[in-house]
Amino acid sequence: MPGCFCGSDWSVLIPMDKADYIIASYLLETDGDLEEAADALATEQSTGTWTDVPGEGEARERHGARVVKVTKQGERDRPSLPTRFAPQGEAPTARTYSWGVAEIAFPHINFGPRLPNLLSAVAGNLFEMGAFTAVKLLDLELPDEFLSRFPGPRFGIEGTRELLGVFDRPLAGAIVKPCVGLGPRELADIVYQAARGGLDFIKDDELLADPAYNPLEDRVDAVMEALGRAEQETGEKTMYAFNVTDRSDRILELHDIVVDGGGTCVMLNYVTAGFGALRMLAEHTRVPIHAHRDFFPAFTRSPSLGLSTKVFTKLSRIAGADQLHIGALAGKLYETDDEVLENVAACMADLDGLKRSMPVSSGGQHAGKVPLTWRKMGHPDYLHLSGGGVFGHPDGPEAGARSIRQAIAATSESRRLEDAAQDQVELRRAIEYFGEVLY
Ligand code: CAP
Repeated sequence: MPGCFCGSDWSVLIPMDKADYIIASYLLETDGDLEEAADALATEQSTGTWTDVPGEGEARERHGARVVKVTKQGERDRPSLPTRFAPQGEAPTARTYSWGVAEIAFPHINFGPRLPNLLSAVAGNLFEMGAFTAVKLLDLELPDEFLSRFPGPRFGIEGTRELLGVFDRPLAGAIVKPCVGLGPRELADIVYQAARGGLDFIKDDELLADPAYNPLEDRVDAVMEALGRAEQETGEKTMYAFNVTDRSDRILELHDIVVDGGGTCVMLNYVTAGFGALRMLAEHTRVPIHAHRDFFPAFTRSPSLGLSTKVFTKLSRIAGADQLHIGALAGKLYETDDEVLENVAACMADLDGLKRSMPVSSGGQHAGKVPLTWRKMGHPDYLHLSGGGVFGHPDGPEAGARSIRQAIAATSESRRLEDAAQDQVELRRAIEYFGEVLY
């Protein structure tokens, strides 16, 4: 096994310029030496394999991934993941499993500005290496030279706000519920009611795309007609995200159906569709892309395996997501507040001038969650999405939508929702029905 490059002086560690590398940080656990394990990971994921092969030595100078730092953090007496070399559940043995964080530099010349190929390098075969009893990609540091080859969001926060003409408060949005089963007319009818209640944004559920019982083309016609009517009555716009997730070769066709039918936003389940599909859509789209992340927890939820959500969030912003799901503060999902706020930071942080993606707070949201979410976010640049919290309101979608707008208005005036609810029946009914206001 080649020697370890651990240290901190870049000129000693890597043969090329720092800008030529992507730095990947991993949680790593092994029953062997942690630095050797990190080195094996770097070798396997770039030039080498389990044994020397002719020509590898020459390739390594320019193409080899390098370990730049290993920080041991502790030891365990059992492996975190099962492996044929140490089946999980075996009685504690004399063996110990060291774990810590390894930073590895990958030359981006190996894959170029292509996210599927980047992922094969930094998050590919390494997960199946039997010697690692925990391996999770925690973060990616991407140099400006690499970032500059990506489009990033075309609209982002500012573009989304401009299309709606709303600048000074969180956007109020909803996910159509029931998720599936409604035909175009029935769906458009409840969308109309929710839009009349003052929503800025409504979206398809991730489970609805272009099924035979509710074809996208018919849904676009019905929904856009309903939103036009609502706008004439309220004087306010409502953006609608139509789900164009499909086989890669149909996504652009579905986008065109939406835009030609007057649609104002497209949605992609980007984890099932893939980062390549998201980027393709971003380079083609004429409207904002709403990026839904279902399927991601299969990769993110285990502390011992997979990728952090922050990595997913960062890559989808780079690929061009204008609005990006970040989980929910005090919602129904598994992520801690700290993890949700890291996702928010990945949407908003400075990334070589790429536009910011609008963070989308979603999962178990209703009017009573508005004050806490706004306080913890620390700014109004996000989209507050409720499914059950609007369409499950006891007095219907219009009342559900109004309750969200009332909660946003009260919070912006620093009023307690219980006080505002004294003379705002929709908010009062939401608080009574959903049962809690969180500050
Ligand atoms: C929310 C939702 C969203 C999740 C996923 C659902 O519905 O429509 O898909 O919030 O969010 O089906 O669960 P409710 P994320 O508002 O009724 O909870 O992508 O941020 O994980």
